[in-house]
Amino acid sequence: MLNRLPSTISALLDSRSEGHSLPAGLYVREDVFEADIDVFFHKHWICVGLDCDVPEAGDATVVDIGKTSLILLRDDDGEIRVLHNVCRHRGSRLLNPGKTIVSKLVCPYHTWTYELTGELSYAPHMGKEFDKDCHSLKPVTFKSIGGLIYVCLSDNPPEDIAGLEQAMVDRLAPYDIRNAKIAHQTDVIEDGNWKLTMENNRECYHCSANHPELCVSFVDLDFGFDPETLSPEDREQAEEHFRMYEERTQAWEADGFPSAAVEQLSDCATNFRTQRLIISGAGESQTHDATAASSKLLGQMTRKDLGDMHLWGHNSWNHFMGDHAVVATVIPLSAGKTLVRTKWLVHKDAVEGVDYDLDKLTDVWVATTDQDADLVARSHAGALDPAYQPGPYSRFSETNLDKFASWYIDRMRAHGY
Ligand code: 3BY
Ligand code: FES
Ligand code: FE
Repeated sequence: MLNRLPSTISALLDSRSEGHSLPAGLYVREDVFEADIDVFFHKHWICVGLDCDVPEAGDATVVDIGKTSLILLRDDDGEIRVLHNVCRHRGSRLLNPGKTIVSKLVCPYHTWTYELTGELSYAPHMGKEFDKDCHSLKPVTFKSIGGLIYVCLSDNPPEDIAGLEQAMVDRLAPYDIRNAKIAHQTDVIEDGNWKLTMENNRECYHCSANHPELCVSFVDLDFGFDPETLSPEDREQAEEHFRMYEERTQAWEADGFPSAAVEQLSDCATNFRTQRLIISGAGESQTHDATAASSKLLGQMTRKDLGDMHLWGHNSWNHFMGDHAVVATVIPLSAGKTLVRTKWLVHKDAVEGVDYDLDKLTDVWVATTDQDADLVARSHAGALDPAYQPGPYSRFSETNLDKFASWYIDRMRAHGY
């Protein structure tokens, strides 16, 4: 009888053929999941939340990533802090998952008490010689980029986060995401691997068959055609599409709104792409009729016709529109379970029922997120089937998936796998 040992992770990485989806084991194996958490969620910058998750001093929220638990809070001086949710006495968790309001961080176990800066201020029974200063909560390296909070759990955070920062600071300024209000939030647990979640998000090949609501406003950038086999009419339509993009991009840029594509997708640690995308139809927002859902525009926005400032990273996607923004973060829970946390942002003073209708604001992306969860579950089930074989990506509509899969392999290699 043949006694087959499972391949090593390195052999799985070797067996990937370019232009194809990943070998099944890279999606479904728990040892690969552990490696992914270590490499992509502990050693790279990941998006975990927003400044406006904690709008007031004392607001705190807990974000769990693998075995790591983080406290994101606003201290008494109004500064954002990200701290490890591990007591410096005997390690107890301080806060439970979810949002809360705190004046100090009091450990439930033996009541060691920390200021919102992380400093230990009270530790009974520890004697005169005990040095409280050496037992502050451990801080986490983070950056707020235009109000999006990126953390890196490694001691050597990749420096090329600078590319993302440089691209986004000006782009995000007018939306003032830092001071936005979270009007709605959903947590959807997808029955699939996080890489299938990200791949699904990087193409719109599946949109026409699956996202009737999103398709009202979404104009795909990848036209999805083979220029060699196009009929003259289709060629004309495709050329018209690219001309329209170019003209709109130039017009927006001339008005002072950075719009052209900026990306770091290969030969980099920090993986991102941003571009101002056209919204079709009424052109204002990703709603059921493409008109704005909120009459109070975000931040200092005075125009509804600035399209959709799109940004993705390796665990997030974002759409910033004149009236609202949709911000999603992705956190793997196991090889076959992934949390997709989506937030809908509006101007901080926008009032539900007065300035915006919550259903209109959320309908499209609630539906799209559910539809995507179903697609991801189908892909994952297929990857678990012994009949699965990596399939070819479209050269026209799925180039970004091929880049993502190649980046994934490169980064695993860079970290010794
Ligand atoms: O826009 C997104 O986030 C991707 C691309 C279009 C569909 N999908 C959900
Ligand atoms: Fe926190 Fe003891 S573990 S006070
Ligand atoms: Fe989708």
